[in-house]
Formats: sequence, structure tokens, C-alpha cells
Amino acid sequence: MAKSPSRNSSAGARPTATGNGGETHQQAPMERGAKRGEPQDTAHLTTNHGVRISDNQNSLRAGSRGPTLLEDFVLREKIFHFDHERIPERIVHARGSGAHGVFECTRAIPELTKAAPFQAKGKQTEVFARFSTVAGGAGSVDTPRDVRGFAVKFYTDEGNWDLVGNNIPVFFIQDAIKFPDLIHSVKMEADRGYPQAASAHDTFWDFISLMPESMHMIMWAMSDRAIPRSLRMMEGFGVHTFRMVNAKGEGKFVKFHWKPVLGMQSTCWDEAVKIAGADPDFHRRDLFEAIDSGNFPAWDLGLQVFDEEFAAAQPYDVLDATKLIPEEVLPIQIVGRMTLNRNVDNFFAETEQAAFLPSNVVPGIDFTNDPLLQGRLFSYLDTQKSRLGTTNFHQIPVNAPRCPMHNFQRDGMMQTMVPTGRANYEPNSLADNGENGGPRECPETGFTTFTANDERNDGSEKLRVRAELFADHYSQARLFFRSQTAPEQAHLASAITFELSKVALEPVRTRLLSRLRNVDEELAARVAAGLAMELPAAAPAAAKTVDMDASPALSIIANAKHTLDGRKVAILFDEGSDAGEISAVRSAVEKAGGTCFTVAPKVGGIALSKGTLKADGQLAGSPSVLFDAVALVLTAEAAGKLTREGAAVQFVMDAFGHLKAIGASDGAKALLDKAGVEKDEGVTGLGADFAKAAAMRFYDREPKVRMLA
Ligand code: HDD
Repeated sequence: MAKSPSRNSSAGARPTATGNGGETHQQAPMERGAKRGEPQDTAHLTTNHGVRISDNQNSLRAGSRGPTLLEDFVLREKIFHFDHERIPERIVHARGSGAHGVFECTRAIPELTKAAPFQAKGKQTEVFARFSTVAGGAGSVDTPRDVRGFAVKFYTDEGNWDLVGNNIPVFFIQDAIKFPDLIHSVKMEADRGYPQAASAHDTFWDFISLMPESMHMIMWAMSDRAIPRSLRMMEGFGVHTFRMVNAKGEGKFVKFHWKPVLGMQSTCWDEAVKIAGADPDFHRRDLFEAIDSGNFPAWDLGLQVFDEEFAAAQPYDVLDATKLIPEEVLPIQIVGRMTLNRNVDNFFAETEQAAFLPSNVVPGIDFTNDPLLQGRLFSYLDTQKSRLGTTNFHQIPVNAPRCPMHNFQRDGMMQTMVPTGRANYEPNSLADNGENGGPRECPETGFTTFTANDERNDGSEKLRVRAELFADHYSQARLFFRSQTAPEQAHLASAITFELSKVALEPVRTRLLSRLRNVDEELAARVAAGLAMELPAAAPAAAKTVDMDASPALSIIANAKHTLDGRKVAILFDEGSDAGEISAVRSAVEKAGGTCFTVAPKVGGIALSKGTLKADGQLAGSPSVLFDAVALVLTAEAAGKLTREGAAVQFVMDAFGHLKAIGASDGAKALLDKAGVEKDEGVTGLGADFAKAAAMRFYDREPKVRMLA
């Protein structure tokens, strides 16, 4: 992870689009008014039309107690603009957080693709990334159980390439025609308008129980992947099989993977629920603060590359988005690193107005016949018109290409380009008369579609069907479940049990259990037991379920990176706490790459053994769910007092229950006892062993603190 004191530099933020036809120019509104970073004439408040405002406190009235006058253009304009501030939120992925950054190629791959970002080692391409939840509205919380969107816009030298993926490598459905049904079912129920940002309700599970193809994705969505600790600690996936095409026109299949440099980490379910109350912006704040402090999050981009022969040899169809290719079968090659190094200057202008389109590909990247991908190619372009209100959404700075763009598309709502000359059609012969005839197509370097069809596609008839291999809905769901560690399997079983417990329609629960039997008998039995229900007969399966070799790469716990990098440790202190112990904990944590946050019953300053210390946060507003580990630096007297403070007891009890390291001074014992903390590897003193323990979660402790399915 790169560290640098720099923040919010304005490098490369604005589009360099040079036109829309022959001679054109674009002057962004930001430049006309307040220029980014160096505001012009900020001393004077003006109307949108540049007229200086003399009084921003009182509207114009006929006499001091009379009616307000229609003539008051200052008032009218201000209220008019305010009334129209909101735009429709995204129908899915409405809640998201974005940042700017750079993608650096670490291995040139011209033999695979002619795409500009991959032509030379060290080549840098500007990017904008947005992470999101799926089901909740724009104002919902950051930590529900949900899939996370992972969308990256590469502003390449040859146009924008958007890799619009998720933190899960497969999807619920195989064909885009089912997307509206899926989303309707998971969103708040149509008649009652709840639940918000939650899949634990009747309509979602009703739909899922009737769609066996969703079973693999359900395993992921019910796993710890769906409750990430931080946006910086999740993997990302392009999901579909794409094509890469080299300069000779040769194509290979490819799957895209993002691997977080900080490693993967998740929360406990109980923790995620409590974070939602303690800090609804937990992920957004974490991303913003990390970038703001120079701890730039980074991900390596990896590829799984294969050809038709490999594809034909797999027991599943690589065009089926409910299937993955295990890393153990086809290793991932790392080709670059994305580093997010600049927060947005304005959330609405950039993050909210960012428009990602899977149809944005550049020469060297192409689509495949995946029927889910094909449907997406239409949907995203279409949705931008209804969300951003105009076909000219590509002119909004965050969406505009950084390379020149020229064409003859003209006019439309909110046109900000100013084309000059007469050339707005092609072919034209205006250049023969000495006029600017505008741009021409470029057969040599322009985007050409990869023409070879998959040889397994006969392509002759129009059919509303799915390919035969799409029928196996359970083998990979089983693969995922069996590739998890024991604690992760328990979390998964508990999550399904919890979700189904919220389903009032009993036949839906029964139907889902009948599907789970095809995934894994033990899983089905555990969920049935958790619900106190009888196991129904297994659902008929359209294809034989095969036992694939487990893929350890699919487990978070087995691959956990024990590090304090990017992690946050709370130090709880009170009157008389040992100043030396506090600074020793702080320096050990910081040396290991973590950050510290001091918590005390009062924030204004507390007398320590030596000197006073102002706390970063007050106890009631800084519960331990917001941190990765806690250190209790307390005198026996303070600990005794805090045993009568619910927030302090809960602080320790939750840290223990959420499997975190607890470092404690000798004096803290009374509080540990009151919180029911039992000694284990994760409960330490305040020495070096604490910093080591703080980099881990202690899953062995879990059976002591909760009953899992
Ligand atoms: Fe989608 C947004 C990811 C299938 C239709 N989708 C959206 C975003 C992400 C994804 C990350 C948010 C982008 C942003 O931050 O602005 N979607 C996926 C993935 C899918 C997928 C990984 C399957 C592999 N999506 C999918 C289908 C359809 C859509 C099949 C429609 C047929 N998705 C949309 C949308 C959204 C969207 C309605 C809402 C806002 C937007 O596009 O710009 O068009």
C-alpha cells in the first residue's frame, strides 16, 4: 500500500474532450465559475447568472410585514434550484462510494491484448472506482448483508473502458431477462415499502427458491463475503467471461480478478448489524479517511486466460455467469495494480453522476455470448438517460474520456460542447472547399468486433433457450460450500437460517431446503435444525451434480493476511490511566502499520498518570464494533467504575464476541470479568503480543460466544 502525504491533488480530473465534430470546444461550468482548487472571486455571492447578491438573509417584501414579491429573482432562483437538486437514484447499487486513482501495468501483455493500459510495463491509466451495496437506497447503511458492486472506469488513451463487476465472481441469474424479477424481489416489498437494504424477506426467498440457478450465488451471498470489513479488503471480479484481442486479431477468453493488497477480511454478522447503528457510513468513511491520510488502497488486477479448447473441456459453460473457474484449475496472472489516491471533491458531481457501462470497451477488449452480459450492454446506457436526464451524460467531467473524442452526434438536452462549422454529417466534401470537414472513421485503429463465433454455437436458428451445460445448478454451489473452513461453513448455515427465519411463507422455506439438499446434505440438515423444520425431499435437479475438487482460494479465513495494515485499534482509557502504557500500545500498533483511536467516557481531556489526554471519541459513540482490536488501559479504580457503565461493558463484551484481540492492563480485570471475557490466545497484556494478536480474529473462540447452525 502506497503512503504519501499528498491529498486531493487535482491532476487529471477534468475531461480533455476536444470536440464533438469538426472544430469544437467545451468549457466546463466549473471553469467558468469556481475552478477546481483555485476558486475565482469566491468573495462574492452571485446568482447563477453572475449578478452579485447584496442580501442573502431576507427576501424582498412589500413593507416590513407585507407579502413577498414575485419580483425577487434572487429568492426565486435559489428556491427553484434547491427544489430540483435531487436526481433519480440508481435502480440498483444506489448506495456507493467512489474515488479516483491510477492503474499501473506491471506486466505488459501485447500478445494477449492491444488494449492501451496493457501495452507497456509501468504504463499508467487514470481510473475512477465506485463500490456499492445492491439492494438499499442511496441513503441506506453500508453494512447490510449484500453483494458489493466493484466498478472501475479506465480512462484509457483509446477511450473509456468500464469493468463493472461485483465482489462475488458469479451471479444469481444466467439470462438478463430475469434481472428485473430478481431486483423486484430483493428490493423493499411493493405493498409495504420495507424491508430496506435486506434480503431477509418473503419475496426474495420466494424468487430464489424458484430459481435453482441462483444457488451458487446464494452460497456466496450468505457467506462472509457479503459482510466485508472494509471496501479496501474485498476482492472484485468482472464476473463474465470476456475476450482479449491482440493486434493480430487473435482472441482469448479472459476473466478479470481484483485482489486487495490489504488482504480480505469480513465482519461477524452481529458486528455488521451493530455497525449499521453505530456508523451507517462505516465503509464510506473508512475509504475516505484512508485516502485522505495517504493510506491509498490498492488492488492487483489478475487474469484467467484460456482458449476455446480449455472452455470445451470444462464440465460447465464458461458463458454461464453462475459458474467460476477455480484458481487451482486455471491460475490467475497478475498484470497490474490499481491504487486509489484521490477522494472526490464533490460527492454528487463525481460519485453520484458517475455512469458505468459494460458496453464501454476499447480496442483489445471484447464481449462474449454470455446472455447476462449481452442484456447488460443495453441496460446501462439506457438507465443513464433516465438517471442523468440526457444523452449527453458523457460530457459530465467524471464520465468524459480523457482522450480526444470527435463525432457528428449533435445537440440534445444539456449540450455543453460548442461545435463550430457546418460539418455535422459524413461523408462530406467540405474539406475540398477549404472548410473543416470533421473526423473520419479509422478502419486500421478503430474498434473492430472479434468476429469468430464460439464454435459450439450453431447460430442458425432463433431460439429462446439456454445451452445444455447451463442446467447444472448445484455442482459449483457445492464446490463453494465445501471449500470453506469450518467456521465459514457455520456462518453460512447460520446466515441462511437467519434469513429464512424472516420468511413468513412456510412453503418457501421448505422449497429452499429441498434445493439445499442438492448443494450439501449436511448444510441442509443444519439449516433445517436451525429452523426446527423437517427436511423435505430433495428437489429434482435438471443435471447430475458433480463433486469438484475443493478450491481453498475461495475461503477468506484460510487466506487471511494477518496484518495491522489498514486496521484500526481502539485504546480505552480513563482517569489515572498509565500514560506510558498508552504510548507503548500506540507505537506498537503504528509500527505494525495500524492506526489508533483513543476512547474515553469524556472527550474534553482526562488526567492520566502523567499529563492529560483528549480522547478521539466518547465511549457511547465509539463502540468496539468500529475497531479491529481493543486495548484497555485502565486503573483498577477506573475499571471498577466502568463495570457500572453499560457502554463500557458492551465495548468489551462485543470485542470478545466479535472474536477480536483484547489487550488489557492489570487494572482492567474487573471490567473483563464483568464482560464475561475468558482467557484465550486473543486476550493479552499490553506488550508486543497484543500488536501481534490485534492483526487476527480468533475463530476458535466462536463456539464459546454464540450458537451457530
Ligand atoms: Fe448491474 C448498476 C454490477 C447485472 C442493470 N451493476 C450496476 C453497478 C454494478 C453492477 C457494480 C453499479 C455501477 C455504479 O457504481 O454506478 N450488474 C453488475 C454485475 C452484474 C450485473 C456484476 C452481473 C454479472 N445489471 C445486471 C443486469 C442488468 C443490470 C443483468 C440488467 C439487465 N446494473 C444495471 C442497471 C444499473 C446497474 C440498472 C443501475 C445503475 C446503473 O446501471 O448505472 O443498469
